[in-house]
Amino acid sequence: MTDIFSELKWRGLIHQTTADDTLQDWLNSASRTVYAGFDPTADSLHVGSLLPLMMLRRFQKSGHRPIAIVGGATGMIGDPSGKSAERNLLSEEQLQANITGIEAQMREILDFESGDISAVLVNNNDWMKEFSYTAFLRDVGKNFPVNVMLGKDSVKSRLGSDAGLSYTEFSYMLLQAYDFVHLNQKYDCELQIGGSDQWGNVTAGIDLGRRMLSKQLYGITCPLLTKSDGAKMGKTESGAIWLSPERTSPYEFYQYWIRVDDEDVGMCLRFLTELSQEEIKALDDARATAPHERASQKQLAESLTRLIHGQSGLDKALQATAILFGAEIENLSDAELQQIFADVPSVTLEAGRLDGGIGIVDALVEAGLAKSKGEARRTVDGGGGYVNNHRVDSVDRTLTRADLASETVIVLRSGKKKYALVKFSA
Ligand code: 485
Repeated sequence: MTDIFSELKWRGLIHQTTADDTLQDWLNSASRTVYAGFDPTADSLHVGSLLPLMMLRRFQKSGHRPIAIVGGATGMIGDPSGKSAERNLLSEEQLQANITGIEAQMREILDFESGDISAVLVNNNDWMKEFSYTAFLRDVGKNFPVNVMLGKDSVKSRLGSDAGLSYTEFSYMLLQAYDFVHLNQKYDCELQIGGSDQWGNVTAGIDLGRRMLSKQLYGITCPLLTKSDGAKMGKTESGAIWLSPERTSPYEFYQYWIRVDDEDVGMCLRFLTELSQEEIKALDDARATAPHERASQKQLAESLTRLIHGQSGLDKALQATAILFGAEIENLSDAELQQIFADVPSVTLEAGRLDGGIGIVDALVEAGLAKSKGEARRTVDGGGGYVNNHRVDSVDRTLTRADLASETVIVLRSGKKKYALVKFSA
């Protein structure tokens, strides 16, 4: 067992804890069972939930047993914590699809074959569906003074706003609190972790454990991932950065981390990677002396992309990055090309024209890379015309099917950076 508490502290991952002075010794004196819960609000986890998931993984690597709950039951209700308005209810089918999606992602991050400390994956609907409403009110609800519930941030903030709070969401904390009690009875789980917005729910579970089981349970919250300017990390204008490659391609994922600001990258390395303290400190130094090399961002992007998308996903992302810097383009799919050149203009031509060959001069004009044939000729003569990033030697060059870089696309370029996609339709 390694000292997980010191490790988390060094990384800045401890926001609040219960039992401040005994927690570290307690963790170091035996292998413990620790859980975090994730509600299936989408069919993929995003970067925000990666932080606690990575924390579970850190606990496991240091000798403790992790449990991940997917909230089949809590997902039907919706946690008001940190939310300014009532949530929409999800349909049964949507919930089931979401559960399937995020369970698969958890299986990649946690180790399910490590003997005594093998990870456990459970769905809280498995025990909640057995509970009758009246039994729940008698066994669980009786232990919750309403004035304590009203004191929780998640409730206070909503009662003070126009948004209000339904009785349904008000009850959410009872479900999460009961999960902790259930996991303690069934798995001897004694520690719950979550983001700082989960403090109220975590402490509700600890109170319930004391009342129902006369047991001492523990809680740790980690900070939320926020940038130095206060904005949420893992969000772009086009939405969240997801773990699923269908929602965020490995290339987009990689690019997000490559672009992280110098002010935020040290935190990201500590929060999200498993690089050692020495490695991270070396990167801090490198950033101070040679920020333009962006060694920290490269390491961050590489280790996270490898963790989430595997070596092959990372290779694709690196290939795509190289292509934007001029590497030759071949053997890609339309979808991959589309992602790499998402912001590049395109033109669609009839595929039949490739049989006779399309002159490069015409192609550059039709793709909008030259205003006239004269300009296109001058570009090619000056060595500035490229097909799939391969320089064109002569104005007599024609485009044929052999030039397709993917199923239906040829990539043209003029000069250093001006790209256009030529798509061919049947
Ligand atoms: O027993 C539990 C049942 C459900 C939950 C936790 C314990 C889920 C929790 N109420 C929740 O809503 N979590 C958020 C989610 O699922 O998206 C986020 C938190 C974030 C971090 C992350 O889950 O907002 O701070 O804890 C894992």
